[in-house]
Amino acid sequence: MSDEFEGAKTSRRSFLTGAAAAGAAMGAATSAQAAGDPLITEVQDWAAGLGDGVDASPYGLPIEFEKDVVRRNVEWLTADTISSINFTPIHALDGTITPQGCAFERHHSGAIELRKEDYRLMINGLVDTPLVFTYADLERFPRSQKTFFLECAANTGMEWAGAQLNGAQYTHGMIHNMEYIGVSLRTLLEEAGLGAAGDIRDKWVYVEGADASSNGRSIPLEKALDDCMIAFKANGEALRKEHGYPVRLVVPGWEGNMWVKWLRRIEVMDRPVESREETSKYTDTLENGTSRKWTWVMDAKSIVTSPSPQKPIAHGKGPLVVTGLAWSGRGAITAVDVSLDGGVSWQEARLAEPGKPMALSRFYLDIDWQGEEMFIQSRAMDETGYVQPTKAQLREVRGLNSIYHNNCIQTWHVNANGEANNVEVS
Ligand SMILES: Nc1nc2c(c(=O)[nH]1)N[C@H]1C(S)=C(S)[C@@H](COP(=O)(O)O)O[C@H]1N2
Ligand SMILES: [Mo]
Repeated sequence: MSDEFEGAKTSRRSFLTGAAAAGAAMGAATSAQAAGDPLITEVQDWAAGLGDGVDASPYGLPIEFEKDVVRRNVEWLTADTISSINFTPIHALDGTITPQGCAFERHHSGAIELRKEDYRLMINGLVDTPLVFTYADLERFPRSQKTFFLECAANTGMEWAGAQLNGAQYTHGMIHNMEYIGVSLRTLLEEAGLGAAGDIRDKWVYVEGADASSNGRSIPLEKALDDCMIAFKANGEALRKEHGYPVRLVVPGWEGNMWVKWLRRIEVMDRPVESREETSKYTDTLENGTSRKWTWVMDAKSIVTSPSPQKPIAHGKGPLVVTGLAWSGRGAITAVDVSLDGGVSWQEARLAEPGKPMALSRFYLDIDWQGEEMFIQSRAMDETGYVQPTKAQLREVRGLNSIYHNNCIQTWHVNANGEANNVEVS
């Protein structure tokens, strides 16, 4: 009698258990050890007494076992913590909403503490009636609620010359995605009256924050009137101080630098200011030495968050959930392809839900991994038909002088042990 035949002679009961387990998780479930497992057969400490009372932490932190899911710095990038940046642990999150507690932060002159009572927002310049709003005033305008990603234009900026940082958190973590509550900027501009502005198509707003840097930026009036928001809540609660409490500007799909925090003034103008943040910074120098400017829109981009260098395959061979994030500043994500062989062949991943305009999309690809080496990539497509470029394609157009707006396809090399590393394929 062959071994195979011997195996098939197992009892009907264990056959059914095995089949049920396989059906539930495509063979990923453990089925055999159940009989002797003390976690099943013995009463555990947590079931033998009382747990914590309901008021142990009036405002909660994540459970201690998740204490690694935190923002991190790159030491050589963050010389000091005042004019600084940190990174969202995207490798350890799932879904699309970024909890404020671990969303990346970028400040030019530190995060300021501004009480609602001390908050003022001025609208001046080419308006019929210059106005100043208090926080309480803002709360009386009709509200809207929308989810958007904010990506710093410098996200992935260290990867232009070659594979640098070993982790999705570091290469792609200057991004967060929150559900904002606020008042549309159009509502406030119309309250001030735009008769004085005349033709809106060649007008601008200059927006600045209450912090010492002010982070002033010029935004075309058409964009300001289209979908910008004056936000005071994110993910249901007040903005954290670091994200601009009590009020920040939301500029959907456009580079994070324009999302002014601690927003204090909006001036309607007949020209852009050409401030520091839109000339010496946040412009892209090309091979011939000239620079692109007004590169506001964040092009479609995606990243596999697991497996990735900080999130190796830990469970061995068999069913593997490949997952990641995709987004586009031009609209909704319509499809994400995943390659396991460095871009030679592609298969379409599953979007967790239909893409929302200018918000993160979560994608999944369920594969059967048998320990083979992989060069994992993802490639996003948006509703305009734009397809995320390879590193080579992007370098062809933009050269190697850029820092900002690197939206190229990323590669993780996964070895037989399930470890992943940041690599480049040509
Ligand atoms: N007032 C003010 N607004 C600001 C900044 C700043 O330093 N001051 N930094 C900008 C930059 S460069 C980015 S990427 C985003 C970061 O927003 P976050 O800190 O909420 O992640 O805020 C922008 N708005
Ligand atoms: Mo930024």
